[in-house]
Amino acid sequence: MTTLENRPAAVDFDSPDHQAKLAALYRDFDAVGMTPLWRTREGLMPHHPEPRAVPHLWRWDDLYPLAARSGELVPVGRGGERRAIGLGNPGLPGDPYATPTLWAAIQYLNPRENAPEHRHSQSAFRFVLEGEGVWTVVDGDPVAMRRGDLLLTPGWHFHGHQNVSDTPMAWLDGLDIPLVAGIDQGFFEFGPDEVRNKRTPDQSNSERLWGGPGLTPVAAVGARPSSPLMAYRWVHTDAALTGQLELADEGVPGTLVEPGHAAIRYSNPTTGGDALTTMRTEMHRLVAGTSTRRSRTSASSVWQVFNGGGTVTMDGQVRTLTHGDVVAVPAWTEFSLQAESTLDLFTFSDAPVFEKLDLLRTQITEGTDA
Ligand code: 1HN
Repeated sequence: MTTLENRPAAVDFDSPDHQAKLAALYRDFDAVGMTPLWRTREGLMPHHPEPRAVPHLWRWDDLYPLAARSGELVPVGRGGERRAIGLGNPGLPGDPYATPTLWAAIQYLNPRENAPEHRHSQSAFRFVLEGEGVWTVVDGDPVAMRRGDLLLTPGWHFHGHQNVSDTPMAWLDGLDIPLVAGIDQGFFEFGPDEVRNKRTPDQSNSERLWGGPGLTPVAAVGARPSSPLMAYRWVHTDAALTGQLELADEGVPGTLVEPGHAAIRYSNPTTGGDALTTMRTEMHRLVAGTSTRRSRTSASSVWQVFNGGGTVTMDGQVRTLTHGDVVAVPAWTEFSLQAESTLDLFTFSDAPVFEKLDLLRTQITEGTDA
């Protein structure tokens, strides 16, 4: 109990004696690994996200030729496993990470080359900007990779790639590697050196079972954490975006994200949620001459230009966008797009993680960067 008698005398915080005692306290804290909150709160609890990652753009004209050079110089096989070249954010030096949670890479496979099978707890997808001729074999199911397709490899599914054509093929890989590394959840296992199923069917088994629009096989009802459908074909994506814009033109309300802006999310047909547990994947189409509203979100994202051109504005900085360019958007970056020609963009983000944790925040800023 504090009484008048035992209460400490008023402290003179400015006295040399007090300052010396305080310095000694901080030294002793340090020696046993204690950190006082009153000296660190601003860094630990900023008023809004203050990412180390910076808004960044990689040009396809730089990425593709360098990936092709690695195809001439570097074999693909056991050990390295993949000829994948990670895109490192300049704000995250030392780590080949596009954002603190997302890995984006260009992967390159030469004619007749094979990338061996393995599995890992990290989730992955491939998005095909151009080309064809590779089948990715997911748990023994060969899945054709063609222009505009999104191919999934949910966590802990065996997968290898096989180029059966006479031309090289390159594509964008997205994985949750930094997230999984940061929370110590990485597991990895080797599979066969050669892909186990060398068939090259037009349709994977997963599409034969799950590929009908809104048609769930009765034998397979029940929610799964990630999508059982491994391929989302461009013909369907394109038709959906075209349909949204046509309906809007016909005056049907509620079909577009905003005027001139159609978008689809790749979803898990067993839940209607995101196709992968840790990454949201979407395709956006902006009509020539339109812009998105400025917005920011606590998710970080990566975008790749699939068709058309325009500009992206991030925290007031305008950059041109052309075929294949890749953009990293850190959390809470003010972001908008401007389409010069009809602009199709593939994007992925870490939003599902934050949504599940009730951490996701999004803010629309009024007005546009015209
Ligand atoms: C991986 O398995 C793939 O399967 C691509 O294509 C990139 C980066 C690190 C670790 C595993 C793939 C990867 C990867």
